[in-house]
Order: sequence, then structure tokens, then C-alpha cells
Amino acid sequence: MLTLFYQPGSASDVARIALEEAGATYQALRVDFSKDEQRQPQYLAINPKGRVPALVTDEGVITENVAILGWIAQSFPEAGLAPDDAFGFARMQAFNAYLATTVHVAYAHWRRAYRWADDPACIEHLRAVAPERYADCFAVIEAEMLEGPWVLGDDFSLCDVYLFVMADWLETVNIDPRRFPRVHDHCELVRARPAVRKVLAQQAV
Ligand SMILES: N[C@@H](CCC(=O)N[C@@H](CS)C(=O)NCC(=O)O)C(=O)O
Repeated sequence: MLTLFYQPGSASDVARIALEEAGATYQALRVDFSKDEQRQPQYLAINPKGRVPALVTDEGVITENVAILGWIAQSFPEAGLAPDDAFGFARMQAFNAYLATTVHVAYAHWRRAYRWADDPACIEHLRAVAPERYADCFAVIEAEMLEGPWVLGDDFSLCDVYLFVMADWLETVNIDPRRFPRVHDHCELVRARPAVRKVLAQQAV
């Protein structure tokens, strides 16, 4: 049995929606950020980085969305969540790595600016500029990276799940998602999928 450690509304939404898209059987265990559970010894024994998602498999724990998505795609090939050729798979990983290492990190400069600075004025400045740096990433995705209708073209993949979650955070940092019409349309297309609706509904309770 797979176990996903998650916090609703965080990057773990990516892994949870991907598990649903795969039709996987799993249990979801909440790591309550309001109680700082991600920093408690019990959770650090699962993921010493103190972050979600973490996916416990029969073979061990996988952390990092890029790795979790690659594992899900390969473990549930019948779900067709990734290109089945090496180059296509690399394209999926390249897109997802951009989201993980650049887009998500730009967002974190708003949500958790204290990671990068101690000086309150500096923290305030980081938080002030982060939304536009986050928006810059979507300008590149809009113009250059989103092929349409899905990220990689004609076929849905786990890039679409990851992009959906990142794009859904635009409003949180007060960026109007309609500044990026193609990303916005894509986001609504993904939001309508049964797996996405199921996760969002479950996590709303
Ligand atoms: N590189 C990791 C990032 C995971 C991450 O930063 N998750 C955030 C939630 S969005 C977290 O667990 N934050 C807890 C904290 O900073 O205390 C991934 O892509 O999976």
C-alpha cells in the first residue's frame, strides 16, 4: 500500500492528483503545517527535509515531485501519464524540473521569504518582488513551453497536473491568471478532470 504524506493546498497536491490520475490505491496522511508537524521527529524520520510530498512505497520513501511523478508514470504505464519514449520522457522531466526548481522556488520567495534572508527589510523586499518574478515564469510558459492543448502537445501527461497546481497559485500572490490566457485555459481544462475534482473536494473538508 502506498502512503502519501500531504498538506492540502501545497506542492503535495501535485503528487496526490497524479496518484488519482494513475488509479493508484494509496492512503493519504496529512502533515498539519498549522501544528508544524513537518518539523517534528516523527515526520523527519520519513523526510528529513521536512517537506511534503513524501511517498512511501514498498521499496522505500520517494521525495521531490519530479521523482514522484516519474515513479508514478513508470509504475502505472497503463494510465498513459507520460510519453513512453526516452526523448519524450526527458521532455516531461525537463518541464517538471523547471516547475520544481524555478517556478515553485519563485513562489516560495513570497510564501517563505525568511528562508533566504534574516533582515526584516530584506524579507519584505523579497516578498514584494516575488509575485512578479513568479509571473515572469508564466510568461515564458505561455509563450514558449505550453504546446497546447496539453503541455506536451496532443497527449495529457503529468506536466499538466504540475502546471495546474502552480498556475492555481497565481491568484494567491495577487497575479491575475488571465494575464496568461493559454495557461489560464489549460488550468481550467485540468481543473475539470475527475481526478482533480476528487482531490480538491476531498481536501476542502
Ligand atoms: N522540491 C520539493 C519542494 C517541496 C516543498 O517545498 N514543499 C513545501 C510545501 S509547498 C513544504 O513542505 N514546506 C514546508 C516548510 O517549508 O516548512 C518538491 O518539489 O517536492
